[in-house]
Amino acid sequence: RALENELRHALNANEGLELVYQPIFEARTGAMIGCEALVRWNHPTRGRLPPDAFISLAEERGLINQLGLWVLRRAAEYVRASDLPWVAINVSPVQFRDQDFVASVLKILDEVGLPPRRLELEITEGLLLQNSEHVQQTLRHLRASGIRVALDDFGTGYSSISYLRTYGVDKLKIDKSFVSQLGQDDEIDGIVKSIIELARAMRMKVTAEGVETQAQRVMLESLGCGELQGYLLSRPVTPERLTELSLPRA
Ligand code: G
Ligand code: G
Ligand code: MN
Ligand code: NA
Repeated sequence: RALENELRHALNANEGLELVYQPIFEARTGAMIGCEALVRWNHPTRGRLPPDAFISLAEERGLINQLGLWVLRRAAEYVRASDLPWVAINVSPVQFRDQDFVASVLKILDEVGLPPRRLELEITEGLLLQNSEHVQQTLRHLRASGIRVALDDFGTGYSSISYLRTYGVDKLKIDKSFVSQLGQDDEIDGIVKSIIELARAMRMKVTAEGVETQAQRVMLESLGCGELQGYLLSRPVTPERLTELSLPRA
């Protein structure tokens, strides 16, 4: 209850919430091509809280729409003023199902002046399982507007190829639990290879998340994975730091 009120206050007063950004790289060139925004909460007494400590609370107490739209506005403002091509944000399934979701997103992009092609929304497989006409419509509407949709943590949920065909997404993000075992287990290697081939066959982009070692990187590159993200390349950083990192090398 206390935490709920504190979160409400943080949102209303625009106080204590902040975003860090983790860069995403094109495997072929090593260029930084985008970034993922990750929310943090500097709680007045408990210190810096990770999203796992307050996202589900926000979902349960009806605060997730406000929180999600705050994240979108802040990330859109940041990337508009930066040289980075695009920013990805994580969208809670609760927020995604809101009737006003698409309209709210488009309104914020318009107010901020960020072209829709510079925004990517990360959703999770769970959303696709409900065979919902509304979710399908929302996806179609977003993508017709030029916003890209990525399936986060891919491989950990239950989405089937038929769901992928029905719903249509632009990108698969291979879950870090697979990436972390690459090169240690033939079965995992085969699964990752298959995901990359599936993405190619269905004309989707593919990102490997949680890349922590040079061996994983080399292997992903040889498998033809298009994009890489992970501690090996960069941890999530403050917006100031990301701006420095994204400046063209002299
Ligand atoms: O950044 P970190 O590893 O702590 O993220 C933990 C989890 O919180 C991840 O599943 C991530 O997708 C989620 N997360 C991070 N930022 C946001 C956000 O702005 N909104 C939502 N809904 N989830 C987020
Ligand atoms: O669920 P989602 O993929 O949005 O989660 C993103 C989270 O993964 C972020 O909180 C980020 O801190 C974390 N993360 C990013 N790169 C790595 C990595 O290389 N290794 C590990 N273990 N976690 C990572
Ligand atoms: Mn994510
Ligand atoms: Na993920």
